[in-house]
Amino acid sequence: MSDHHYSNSKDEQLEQFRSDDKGKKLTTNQGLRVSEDEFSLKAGERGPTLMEDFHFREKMTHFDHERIPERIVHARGVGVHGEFEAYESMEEYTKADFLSKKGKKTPVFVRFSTVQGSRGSADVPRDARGFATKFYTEEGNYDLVGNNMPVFFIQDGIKFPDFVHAVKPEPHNDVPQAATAHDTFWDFVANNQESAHMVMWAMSDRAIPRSLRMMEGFGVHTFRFVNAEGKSHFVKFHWKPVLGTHSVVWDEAQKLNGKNPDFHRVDLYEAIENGDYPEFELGVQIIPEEEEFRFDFDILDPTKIWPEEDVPVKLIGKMTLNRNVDNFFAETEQVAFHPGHVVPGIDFSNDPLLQGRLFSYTDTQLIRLGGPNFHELPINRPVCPFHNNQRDGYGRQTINKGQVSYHKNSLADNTPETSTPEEGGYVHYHEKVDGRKIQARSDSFKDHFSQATLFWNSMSDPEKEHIKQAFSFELTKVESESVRRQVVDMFANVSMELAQAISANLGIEPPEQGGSTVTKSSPALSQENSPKKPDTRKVAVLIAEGFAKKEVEGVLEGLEKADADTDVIAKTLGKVKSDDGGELEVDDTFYSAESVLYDAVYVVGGKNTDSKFRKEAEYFVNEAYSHYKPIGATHEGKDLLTVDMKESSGVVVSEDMKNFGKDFVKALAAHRHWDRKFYSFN
Ligand code: HDD
Repeated sequence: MSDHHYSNSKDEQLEQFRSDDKGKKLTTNQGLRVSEDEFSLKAGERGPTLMEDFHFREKMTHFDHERIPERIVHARGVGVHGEFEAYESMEEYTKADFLSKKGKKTPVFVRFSTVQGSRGSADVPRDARGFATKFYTEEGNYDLVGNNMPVFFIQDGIKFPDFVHAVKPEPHNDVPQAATAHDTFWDFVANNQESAHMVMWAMSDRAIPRSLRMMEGFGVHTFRFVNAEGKSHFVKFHWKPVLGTHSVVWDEAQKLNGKNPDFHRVDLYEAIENGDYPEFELGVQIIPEEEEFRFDFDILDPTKIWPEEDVPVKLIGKMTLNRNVDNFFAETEQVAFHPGHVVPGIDFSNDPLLQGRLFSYTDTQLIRLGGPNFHELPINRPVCPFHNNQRDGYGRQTINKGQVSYHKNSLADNTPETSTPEEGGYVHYHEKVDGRKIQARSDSFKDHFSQATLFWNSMSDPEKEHIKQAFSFELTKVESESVRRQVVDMFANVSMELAQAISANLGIEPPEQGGSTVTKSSPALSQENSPKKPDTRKVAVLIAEGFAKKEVEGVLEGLEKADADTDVIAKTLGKVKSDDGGELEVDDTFYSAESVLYDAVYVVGGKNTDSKFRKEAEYFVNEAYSHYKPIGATHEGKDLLTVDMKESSGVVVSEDMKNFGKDFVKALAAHRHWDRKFYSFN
């Protein structure tokens, strides 16, 4: 027995499949030791390669088959392990065992993703983000397969292929990659007006998160909780990031995609490696079954939210992401999610989008993972026992013993046997359904604009400005004048102010009619109201020879105390000398460090600030300033700021260093300073 301590039952299970090749002998897949791995077997040193070189053929064949089809959507993603802990018993509402006791822990695997881009695309396109969680519960796997936006583009699963065809690169030239800024997407939007609400989210700051650790997650659909007495409540799921919900700006996002296409992936990986474990609280909104028709929208409609001010979010547990994968392909690429993976106590609603998803996910795994046995892959295995009469198929790993693989039987005493509800057998909720078979949309699904306006009304001024700019960017890229016109006219139904701003930027007549009577807003929808902290924020410290060591070290210590991360950036790697003959280790140089990779800049300079440092640092600071980032300046660094800059909000300049550290941390915590007088990029 190994005395190794595994973090949880899933970690322990995965250990059986881990393999470390380090220090081992090279063999074929048959276990034969290999004597030569440089040269294929040839007829003479200068002769042709021989068929009988089985090692060459095996190696090449395996290599030729290394790739599997990427996901049709959500192809680019990053997965991490973690643990969920329940805050209290939810037995009143659900019999789900993993929510049944305060302190109960369940291993999880989370895969975050973008939606449109290919597997090799960049991390910060304007896009929704997938937020898929697999809970390895003692009653089987439960998958909460959500997004970072609480609504969706369409109301019925049958439209998903159309939507995806419209949003993906256009079929004639495979352009653009990971972008909605093209004709077919906007043509779809204008001609499928149920998309209005989701498009507002997709054009908002939510579509360009600062970090995967700083975005919300939503189950989107209405699900059901069912308790032991069989009583059902409707439920919506939320993930709330402890660090708050924050975004970058669009100019920054576009630059990031070039400067570091793996920006989000690396941010997540490093946070976990540094022990800054990302945390998300699980929230639920609950509506009793009797109140299904209480609202001015249909709770089955996936283009609608339940405003948090009307139906409060109850926080019922916390997820901590604390372990990176060992192998990206084996875990992140092969993980298979499905909204239909549920446990007793959690059930579906008749949301037609959810109903469509219940078919699609298993189907896609069959082609993606090559057969029906993907549940046996280590990352997908439940941590509880699983037995049934399913047999065979590509890649089968289980060696099922015995004669019997059918139900009912006598030869194996009719086992594997079914379970009663008391024993944990899943029973579908006994919802009464009575209706004609019909292909139609309920009238209660037809108000596409009220909640789009609710969203608009809930935005702060800078957020509204960003939405106007996003529409303007995207529609400028649309070549069809007709499509541009249709979109502007459509969004006049959401807000005349918005539609007028877009039409002005597009150089077309403002819409003739439109406007909304909705005056309601939901403060919970504005990111400005989410928690703001300096924790894990990255600060670039720009330093030159002869810097004031003692004072700078004081600032760095203060930042560290506030849980911020600092990188010392100078002209060259190695060490930079201070005014008193001391030294500081340099983390990065102007050759590879860019302001877009940081949340804030602290510019110090030094006695020997030369023209090269000055030029590089000025560019760095100007760019950070134009992205509304906190800027700190002391010593020679002060001279790199213009007078206008020094007077702006979020710019902390100090002569005497008295309150500098404290003030800078405060500016850092604020994330961005939108009320800068002196405007630059978007
Ligand atoms: Fe989906 C993947 C989320 C609608 C069909 N979807 C996928 C993933 C996420 C979502 C997070 C990636 C899972 C992973 O990391 O492996 N999808 C959503 C949300 C939706 C949604 C929140 C609306 C509320 N999806 C949706 C519909 C359909 C699909 C309506 C089809 C009827 N989704 C798929 C899929 C994918 C997928 C084609 C591609 C790869 C996969 O399933 O495993 O089956």
